[in-house]
Amino acid sequence: MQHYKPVLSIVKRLGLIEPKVLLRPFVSVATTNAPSTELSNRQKFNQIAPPVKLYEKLEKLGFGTLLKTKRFAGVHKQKAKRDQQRLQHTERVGPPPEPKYAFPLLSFFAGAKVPTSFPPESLDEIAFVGRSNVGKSSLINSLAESSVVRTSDKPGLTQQINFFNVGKLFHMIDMPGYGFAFVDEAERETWRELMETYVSERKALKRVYVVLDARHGVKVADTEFLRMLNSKQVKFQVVLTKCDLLVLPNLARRIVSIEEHLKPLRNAVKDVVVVSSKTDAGINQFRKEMLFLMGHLKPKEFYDAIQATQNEKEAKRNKAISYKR
Ligand SMILES: Nc1nc2c(ncn2[C@@H]2O[C@H](COP(=O)(O)OP(=O)(O)O)[C@@H](O)[C@H]2O)c(=O)[nH]1
Ligand SMILES: [Mg+2]
Repeated sequence: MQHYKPVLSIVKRLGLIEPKVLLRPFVSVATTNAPSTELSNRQKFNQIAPPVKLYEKLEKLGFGTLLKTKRFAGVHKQKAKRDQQRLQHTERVGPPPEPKYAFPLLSFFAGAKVPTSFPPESLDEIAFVGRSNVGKSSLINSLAESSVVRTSDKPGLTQQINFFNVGKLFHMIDMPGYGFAFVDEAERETWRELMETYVSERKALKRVYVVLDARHGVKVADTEFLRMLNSKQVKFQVVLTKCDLLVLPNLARRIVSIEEHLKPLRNAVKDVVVVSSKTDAGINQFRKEMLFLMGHLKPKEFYDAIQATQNEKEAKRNKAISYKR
């Protein structure tokens, strides 16, 4: 403030402006220019520089491409270098294309509001949990290419644990959303107990997938749930969905920040699954990982044969339609 004293005295003498008014902008400039040690969460997020490998993975899964702007020139340069190295060494012909992995028919077989109504543990299970409205039910439908699971814009619709058969291979479980603010405390406590009992006592449960909305990342309710799973020695993995709603750089940053969050949690699988139920990006890869986890992944030829029969049927149908016309 010392520097502005002479200026202020001149202004005062001339009686031009009320000195207090003049002071205000100087004060704000002085404070905003002061070196700030605290970065906002948004600023911290924007400073994350995701590795080139992650960009490559996301582009391959179908989450868009990185713009050829000055800002990403460094990433593009590194990518070109990696491509060059790959060409020189191994993958001259490139990897064979992935087959389409398919699940057998999905069907609902049990719903439980209390632990006593859990069905018998006849097959291995995979459960989907997450805050209300993150996209759990849509994800199960996309994986199974079905519309059996009810989805909704209204939070809190799934009020029980729903059990689905994936043919005779395994069970997929749709859990009620946690961190739902609109129900009363007593009801929330009942749901919480139901979910905790299920995840900690179910022997057939092979993996809990914690579904997060890519736009929001890890929220307080998620942190609490992740800690609970970790303390109960339940193996869990994060699935990031609605990834179609983020541009590629922000999606990559979101993944890095979630991985950071998972580091201290011993029972977390470090890899984050990245999907969109809307565009189906990442869904085929996720199916493959689930089939592998459940011990049902068949050789490539098996899926190629299914695809070939499907293509044949499709071609016949198209031919029939064109004859009718
Ligand atoms: N854009 C987009 N919207 C999605 C996606 N997945 C779910 N939604 C929408 O999000 C809303 C909630 O989905 P739902 O599956 O019912 O969430 P749940 O409460 O976690 O089971 C619905 O309106 C869905 O259409 C996605 O991958 N992308
Ligand atoms: Mg649901």
